[in-house]
Amino acid sequence: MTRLLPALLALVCITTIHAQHNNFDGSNNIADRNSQAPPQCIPSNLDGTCDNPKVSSMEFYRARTTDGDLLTTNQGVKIADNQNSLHAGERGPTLLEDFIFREKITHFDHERIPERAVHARGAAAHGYFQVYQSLANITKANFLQDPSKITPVFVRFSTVGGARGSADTVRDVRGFATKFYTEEGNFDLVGNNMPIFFIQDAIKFPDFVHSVKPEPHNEMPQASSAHDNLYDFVTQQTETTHMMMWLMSDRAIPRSYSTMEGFGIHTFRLINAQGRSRFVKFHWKPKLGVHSLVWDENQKLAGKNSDFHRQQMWESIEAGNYLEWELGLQIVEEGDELKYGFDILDPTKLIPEELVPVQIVGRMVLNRNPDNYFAETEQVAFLVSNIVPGIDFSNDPLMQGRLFSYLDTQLLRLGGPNFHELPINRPICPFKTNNQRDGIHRQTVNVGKTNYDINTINKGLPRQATPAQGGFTSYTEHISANKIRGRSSSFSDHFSQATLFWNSMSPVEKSHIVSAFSFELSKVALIFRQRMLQQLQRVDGTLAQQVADNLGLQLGPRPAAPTGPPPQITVSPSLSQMNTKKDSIVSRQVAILAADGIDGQAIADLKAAIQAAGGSAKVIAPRMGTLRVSAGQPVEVDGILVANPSILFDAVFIPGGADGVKRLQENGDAVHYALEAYIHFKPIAAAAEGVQFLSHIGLISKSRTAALPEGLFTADTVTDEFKQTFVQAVAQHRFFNRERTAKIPA
Ligand code: HDD
Repeated sequence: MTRLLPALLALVCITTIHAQHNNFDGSNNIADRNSQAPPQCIPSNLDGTCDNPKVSSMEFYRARTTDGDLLTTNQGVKIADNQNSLHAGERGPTLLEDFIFREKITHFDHERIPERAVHARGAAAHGYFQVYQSLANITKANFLQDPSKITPVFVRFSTVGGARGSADTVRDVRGFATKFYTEEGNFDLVGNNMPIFFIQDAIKFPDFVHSVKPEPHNEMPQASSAHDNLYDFVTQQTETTHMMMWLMSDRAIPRSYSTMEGFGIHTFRLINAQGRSRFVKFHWKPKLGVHSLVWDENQKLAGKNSDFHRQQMWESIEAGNYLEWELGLQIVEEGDELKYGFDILDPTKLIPEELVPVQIVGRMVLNRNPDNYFAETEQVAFLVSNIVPGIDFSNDPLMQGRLFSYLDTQLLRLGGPNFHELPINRPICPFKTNNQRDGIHRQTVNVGKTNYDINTINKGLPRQATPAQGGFTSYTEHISANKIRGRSSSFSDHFSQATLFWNSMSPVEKSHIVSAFSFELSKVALIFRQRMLQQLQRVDGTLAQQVADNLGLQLGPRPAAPTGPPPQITVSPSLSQMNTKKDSIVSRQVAILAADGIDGQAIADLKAAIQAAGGSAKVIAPRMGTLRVSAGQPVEVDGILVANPSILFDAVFIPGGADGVKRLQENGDAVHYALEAYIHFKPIAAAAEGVQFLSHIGLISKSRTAALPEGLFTADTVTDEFKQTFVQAVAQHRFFNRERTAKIPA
């Protein structure tokens, strides 16, 4: 095996992989992009499987058991019994000499590493990135030059506040961290699913994080922002207002990772081969559009399936429904940095897409689950400071602080300066040709007499790379300034973009924001309710009034409007999720309610239509096993009602079959199922006698003369038209116009 290593490493360092069946023609047209063939992957030289170079490079470290393997200690000694410790006599004490016992227990005792201080709970996947057209005019970054080149990526999604064992579906920002294994080294884009941040200067980060995490005296509440400390903090730090609007919006309760946008947040620089710099903001646009859960669903899911998001990603990848985003860039010419009326270095501000359009430049596909959670997802180390030639930092004071914090964190979390040697963190190009040495858990065996720069004994090797050889040089920014501890006055507007966000929301989204603030503030002390209401008054009077009404409070006089130039735009439609894509049911889950006597033919027909469109359908019944049917083939049950509640699904179908429907009508769990799906605005379809079920539980009128509520579909039989209508409805995601009419308990 060790002999294979050099050959393997040589192979994986060949990182320019040309997609031989790539039919991308350089156009930027969405239809053309969708028809792009997946890049051909290269076979691993160890087991012949087809994989990406990063995944292949990890093969050396993978351990599998094969037939005939015998149990050994970590020193390679075969073990005859690891189920009984060595005792002095049958009923006597355990002996210190029992090295098999001690090794097993000691390893167990040391299994944990410190969880991340923030973003502790995460899930990740491997994949690849591919640029659509060369970006040589704006950056010399090698991985952005050639559309036929694929760059392996590893992406970790996370919640921020919760502990590693908390739930996926909490109200929180989601981390969206991407490691690009480029042939010039690793580039880490450590972003979130929201385009801005809470604070402007990194020095406030410990205060912010302390305030949002569980309170220190009793460690409550877990993974929730609804508590005194956070509202004490944010009501004194008005720069948080914009981000608090996002946190109370539907962006904080995503349907899945694959329906989230991602943002690099900070303004970065792109540098081209001529040394010209432009500012850039990075965006990830999800292929499936931006969709969210509803708050009641989130809270229930946290108990019924705390792994909801990670499970959905895992199962989608296993099913071949790969997760996909397009990379977008907002480019700002150096001379235009002060053009938009706010400071592009202020991370509490976004650049509205209506002012600077997002140019779509490439796509990322996540198509492989990790083999081992700890080795990959837990040990992956993202560093904001990981950039490659062609990309550079800006003076955003939040970013500047992050450049220090991430390396510092990994040193503690992963136990020393050699964490870059962990399999998941290793670049796929040469990366150890330097004179750094030693440290805890060093794996590289550096050969030779010299370990210093600049030596003559070893002919000065390794030599510094010139820019022409790809050596990194920082952008030569002209600086002439006083050293100050303070903030630029261009950072002092804390409200206009919070108002822009509010103005850009649809009525439904606004009502969700009002509900979220009302929910959170109902849980904090009166003083913080009052202070937050004052802050909201500076965002929008109606917002503040509606929250105040829900809290039973009176608003005081409206604080003076901020002075300063009026914003260039007051509404940004691109911020509203209502304007997102609704054209796919890939990875969507449909529950088919069934019981003995149900119409098996209708189930088979609808299931096939859902699967053909990329979704999945499961038969959920009061009991497991095979159901008797009124027509078609007997039906295998996928799960029982109580273990597969409606909150796990995107839509519900009730087939016909008089006996089956009668059984469902008499089953409280089935009735609750449909009512709950209804109040979560999900599409519900019923055919033949299934329609009676809907009238029996009060969702449609018994006479069936009234128009159906939005998102409910009925038919006498499962026709092609019915199937198509239902598939389109699932793609619509939710029917929020039920919102104000829903009086259904569930
Ligand atoms: Fe951070 C982790 C994103 C500000 C300090 N951060 C972390 C992760 C993400 C972000 C996605 C998890 C990475 C992973 O999956 O391993 N953080 C952000 C974004 C920010 C931000 C988008 C603002 C734009 N962070 C920020 C500041 C500081 C930190 C201002 C400190 C000055 N962040 C950390 C950290 C973490 C971290 C403590 C915890 C675990 C880790 O780094 O690896 O260093």
